[in-house]
Formats: sequence, C-alpha cells, structure tokens
Amino acid sequence: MKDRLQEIKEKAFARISSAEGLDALNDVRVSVLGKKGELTAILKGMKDVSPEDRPKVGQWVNDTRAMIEEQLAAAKDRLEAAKLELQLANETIDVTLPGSRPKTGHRHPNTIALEEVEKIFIGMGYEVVEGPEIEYDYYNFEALNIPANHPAKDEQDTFFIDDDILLRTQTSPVQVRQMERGKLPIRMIAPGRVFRADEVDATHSPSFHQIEGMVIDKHITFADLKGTLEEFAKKLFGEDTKVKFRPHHFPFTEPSAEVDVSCFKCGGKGCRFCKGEGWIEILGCGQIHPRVLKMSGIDPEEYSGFAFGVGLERIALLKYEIDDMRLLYENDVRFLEQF
Ligand code: 2NL
Repeated sequence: MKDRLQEIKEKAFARISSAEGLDALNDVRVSVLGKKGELTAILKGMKDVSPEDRPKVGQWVNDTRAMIEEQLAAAKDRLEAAKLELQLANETIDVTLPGSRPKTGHRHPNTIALEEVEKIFIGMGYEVVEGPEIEYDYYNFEALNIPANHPAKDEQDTFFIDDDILLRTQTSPVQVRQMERGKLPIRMIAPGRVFRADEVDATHSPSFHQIEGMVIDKHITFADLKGTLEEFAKKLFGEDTKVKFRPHHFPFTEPSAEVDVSCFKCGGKGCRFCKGEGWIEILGCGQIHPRVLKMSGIDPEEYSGFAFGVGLERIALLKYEIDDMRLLYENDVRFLEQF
C-alpha cells in the first residue's frame, strides 16, 4: 500500500512540475484528488484494509494528499507569477521613445504673406482698414477717375449686381471711403478680397486678394513713394533687393509707375524663376490724381499723396515658389501642411 501511495505521489509530482498552465494543473488535481481520482479510489478501498491497519493507512493517504496539495498550490503560484510577468513584459511602455506630435493646422500661404505685409506697414505707422466687398459703381470706378468707357468697366471684366452695384474689382473703394471721412493725414493699407470676371488658370482667378496702400499729407512727393516702396521690397524680399520704377498709366494716379524687384533667386543675373529678366514685377503705384483727391473732398492744392496696389496671391506665389495659383484655392492638406 505504501508503495502504491508513493507511486501516486511521484507521478503527481512529475505531472505538476511539467504542467505548463493552470488548466494542466487542474487536470492533475481532478485525476488524483477528484471524486474519481486515484487517491480517492484508495480511500474508498479502506473497507478492505484490516481494522488495526486502518489508522496507519489513513494517515499515509492524508499525508500523501497534503503533500500533493502543497505542490499544486506552489505550482499554481509559480504559474500565475510567470503569467503576470509575461503580461507586464508585453505591456511595457518605453517612455524614452519620442512622442508622436498631434496634428495641428497650418496658416494658409495667403495668410502668412498678408501678415508679413501688414507687419511691415504697421511698423511704418500705417493702419489696416477694411471695407465692403459689394460696392457702388461710384466708389469702385467713378471716384477713382475711371471713365464710363474704360475697358475695366466692361461687363466682361466686372461682376455687376445691377446698374450701379458690383463686386469690387480692387480695394481702392476702402481708401475712397477713408478719404471721405476727412481725417488727415492718412497712412493706411486696405487688404481684402476682390473680384474680376476672369477664367481660372495658373495665374488668374475670379476671386483673389489685393492690398492697396495710401498716404495723404502735406508735401508728400514721389520721393516718399519711392522710399516707402523700396523699404517695403527690402523687408519682404531681403535687404539686397533692388527696385526699378517703370513709367505706367493708371487713371487714378499721375504720374504712375509699375515696380519691379531684382530677382531674389538669382540676384538679377537672370534665371528660370525670373524668365531670364533678372527683374520681377510686383506692384503698381503713383501719386494720387488731383481729381481723385478733389472728388473725395480733399484740397489738392494743400494735400498730396501716393497710392499703390499689390496682388496678395502674387506675393505668396513668389515668396513660396508656387507655380500655380489654383493650389492656393484647393485647400489640399498635402499642400497646406507644407507651410
Ligand atoms: C494696380 C496697382 C494701384 C492704386 C492702386 C489708388 C487708390 C486711390 C487713389 C489712387 Cl483711392 N490710387 N490705388 C494706385 C496705383 C496702383 O494698383 O496694378 N492696379 C490696377
């Protein structure tokens, strides 16, 4: 009997120590200590043991059971600890790895360019003024000395809402309204959306943005205009930038000029960027026509001034070397996230 118990115990110990999981351990418990288990069978057979041997044999069975239970408990602790360790190892977070940056928005190239231009002029004491996008014919054309038969007034170029209401084609009307207020001197820029009946292509859009600027005071000369715009060009495109004023014509300024800046890619030698010219056209300007001052209630004998207009998209395309204006309006994140 003692041998049989020893055999059961050794077999159980072997199975316990080779058990690879809690389920296997439970199988051992059931097959040895369970209702139909090997040790239970021996207890059931106690009736065949002689009465004087029963206490001794009973004691052996109980000792064997206790030893097996102790081994089962120890094995259970061991397996559970191993399982926990594995789980912790799998869930470990390496806090030394670089974090993933959350996606943030980007400013539109137009916005970046606008803020840069605004900063330059605010630094020179200008105020930023806005006005309506839907305007009267008077403020958009007549007050700017643009005659009724001027090509810009053609229905092919301007979106008319009715005979005398239209979508502004420039932000000059904002400046006319400022002149009418009669508070002098004026140093202002007028940025905003403007509209022209153009077909969409790489350099045109029916809706784009313009920044106009205007200074009116006593004794303002063309020299003030040149100095101001040269400073603007240097701040925007770099201190080495040179400016060139070419005679031009606008109905609202006299004299008028277009301004070219030396190519900031090649420094003026001529490259693909400036199409071999060495110069890039950036704006139109001039001294405000006396008739324009007079129409808005300013005495041209006492006051004079200059004005200029620049395309915001043109600045953005040049500064960021974008070759198609349509990219500015599509709002493709793959494009926008580059700025
Ligand atoms: C361009 C450049 C320009 C102005 C805009 C202006 C505004 C007032 C009076 C006089 Cl209220 N002038 N603006 C002047 C010169 C050029 O824009 O290329 N325009 C077609």
